[in-house]
Amino acid sequence: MSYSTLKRVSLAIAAGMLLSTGPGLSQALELRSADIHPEGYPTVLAVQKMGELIKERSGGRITVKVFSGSALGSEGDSIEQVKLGALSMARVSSAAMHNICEVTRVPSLPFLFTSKEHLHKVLDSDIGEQILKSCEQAGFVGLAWYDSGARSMYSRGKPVRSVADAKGMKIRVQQSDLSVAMIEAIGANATPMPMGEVYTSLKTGLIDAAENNYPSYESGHHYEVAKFFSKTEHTMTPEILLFSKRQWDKLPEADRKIIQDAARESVPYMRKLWAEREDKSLAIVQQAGAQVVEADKASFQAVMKPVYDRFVTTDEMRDLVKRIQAVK
Ligand code: GTR
Repeated sequence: MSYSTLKRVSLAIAAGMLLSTGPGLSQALELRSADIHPEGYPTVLAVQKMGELIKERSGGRITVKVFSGSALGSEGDSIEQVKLGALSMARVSSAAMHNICEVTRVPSLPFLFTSKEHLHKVLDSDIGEQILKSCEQAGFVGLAWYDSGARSMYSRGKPVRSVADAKGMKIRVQQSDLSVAMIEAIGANATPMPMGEVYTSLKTGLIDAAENNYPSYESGHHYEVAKFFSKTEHTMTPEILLFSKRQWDKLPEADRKIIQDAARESVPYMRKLWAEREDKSLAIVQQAGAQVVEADKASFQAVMKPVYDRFVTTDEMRDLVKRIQAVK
């Protein structure tokens, strides 16, 4: 653990981890949740909404405080804190869990989902449930999936319309071996780094391109420094809401139910906000001069077989992929 993470963890503990005193039924409980996105972003609003439901249903006893805008560090930092039980929850991209619980790689596989409806059907089914559950062994209770749209490439200099355009480019990816492999499959050089470093890296030319959805491209101001957004839509990696297994195990059953139900119920709210935000972000970036171009998706899809071969490694994962492909 880095020194800064250690400092954040001890701060979180010092700030009062009410759970550690052992929750009696009447005891107040504040659940702290981290998000790298700023106030007003759909993921932040959804967890705040969940907090309102929890407060109401617990008669004001349980509250949720969201630390937005990376206040508690990068996604990797907050995942560590959740694992240790210093933090109750973190809303992260499921890509941040790829190297921690490998089954979460499945919904990030390139071109696996054919539409948003397909994605929703899968995440809302026993398949989504199974993947959420898969993180328990690693110390995380998966409470819910949130939307994150499709990820596409955006670049400086020239658009990435096809695999040929991407050749040799330095492209930032999330810190996941699968994300690295997708970029290598198209003949580009992958540079994994936290999202907080992308703007400066694009600006200074440390990287030529990155990939994300419209809302992150917009809220991170990446469109100011990488004005070509090419609709490769190569993956639909969803967001995941994690709860600390350490804290969960200490909670009475009735409180777990309040929390789990509220998380589920925040999902339709989040999806509505997400759809609105995608449109709004697209309008903002276009107005600012970003060029949104169509991409030859087939050229990207054609080179992804090695990624499946390398990352779909267990019978469970093979079965999940088959079941997902069979959902219509
Ligand atoms: C966003 C996601 C973030 C973060 C980011 C990234 O779409 O919402 O949680 O993972 O991508 O690329 O780092």
